[in-house]
Amino acid sequence: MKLTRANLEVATGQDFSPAPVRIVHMGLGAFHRAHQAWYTDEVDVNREWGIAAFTGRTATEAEKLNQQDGLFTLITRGDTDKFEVIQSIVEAHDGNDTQAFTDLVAKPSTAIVTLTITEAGYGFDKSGKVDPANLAPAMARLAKALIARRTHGSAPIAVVSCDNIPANGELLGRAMRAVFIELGDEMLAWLNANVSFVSTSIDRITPKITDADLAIVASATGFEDASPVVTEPFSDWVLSGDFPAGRPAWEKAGAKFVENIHDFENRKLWLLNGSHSLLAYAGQLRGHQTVAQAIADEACLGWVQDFWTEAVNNLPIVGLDLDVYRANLLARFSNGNIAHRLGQIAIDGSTKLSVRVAPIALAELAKGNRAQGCALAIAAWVKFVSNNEFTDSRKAEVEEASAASGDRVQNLVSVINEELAANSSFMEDVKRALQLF
Ligand code: CS2
Repeated sequence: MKLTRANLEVATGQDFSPAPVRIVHMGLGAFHRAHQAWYTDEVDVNREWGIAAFTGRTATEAEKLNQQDGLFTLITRGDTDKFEVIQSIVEAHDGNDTQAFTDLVAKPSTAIVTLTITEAGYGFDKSGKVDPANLAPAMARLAKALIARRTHGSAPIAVVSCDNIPANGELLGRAMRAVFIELGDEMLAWLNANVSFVSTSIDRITPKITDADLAIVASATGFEDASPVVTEPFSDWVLSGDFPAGRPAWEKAGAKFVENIHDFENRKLWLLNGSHSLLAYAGQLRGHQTVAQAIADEACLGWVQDFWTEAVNNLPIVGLDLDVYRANLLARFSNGNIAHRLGQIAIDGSTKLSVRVAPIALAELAKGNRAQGCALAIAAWVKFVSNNEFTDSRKAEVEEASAASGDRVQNLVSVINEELAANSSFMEDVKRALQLF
């Protein structure tokens, strides 16, 4: 039987009618579905918070989901598989349908816009700013939609960035202000008074699904699902900021609302994402394909531990349970039932390393320490992009740096961070680490 609301009603005798749209999402990928859609589904018992989700580049995912009335199966993969049907997404749209996006964001009933558009999707330059005259597509769409919301006189709204960037809400707010400032004082004043930019730290490992997963869902649930999502049992969501038009009670599913998100962000971004990127390049250079394979390799494990020691040196000792966090990460990375491909994590390395690894190295160097763990992570990326096919939204910049005259390794490191590239002892450590691969 196909997975649809009508078929589920017949099979279960329960009501599966969709909630009204109150959340609009940009970036309908697996992570959004395993994370924000799952949190919303968990807590929205009265069905008040439907999500209208827009895809990133292609319409395929929207087409698949719409054929299932937005429903999909979430496979939570620990020692065994757990299956649940998530019903919080009630409409899926092609991301290129800017009219539909604008109309939905402008509607008075819409209370929240969430984003998972990847680090590179914001088009931030090295200082975390955007060029208002040359906005990344998602930023241009959001600005246009917020302008329409003002024209419609709709009430204040929350915009929630859910990407792995430090101070993501603050940076997004700064980007939108840079656009609105060009439109005049009144527009800027409207933005400041009516749009709350919420910062978040998000966490749930969500690998790509395989054809085998489609068959597993069909045989376990009896429903044919063209687009299930696989995820790990762990999940975390820390948020900081106001929701002027209300929100689902996400805290009931474990989300934490905090005043100061900075340390939580760094803990997640540095320890999890930083070591993920290290494993993505070093692991692939050593012939591994998944995180679980790479972390089982003593050499990779040692490099991750060295890198974590440098990260932890720059996190507060109190309040973050860093030893427990590290132990949990090792267990999560070692989950052999989750095939988290290193190739998936390796995408967009130039942007990712600049926020996951460079800040730790700079903090260590500022303390007068060496940052050999970070140097190794960056060296692994240098080696990888030098000898392998790679996918990066800044690929042209990476290739230009590699072909430019002068010190090739230093040129490549400067794509990630110019200050690190100019530090001779750091560059020595990068070059030494290159010999390891
Ligand atoms: C990964 C993240 O692909 C990547 O860059 O590091 O997607 C990571 O799996 C998530 O942030 C986990 O919460």
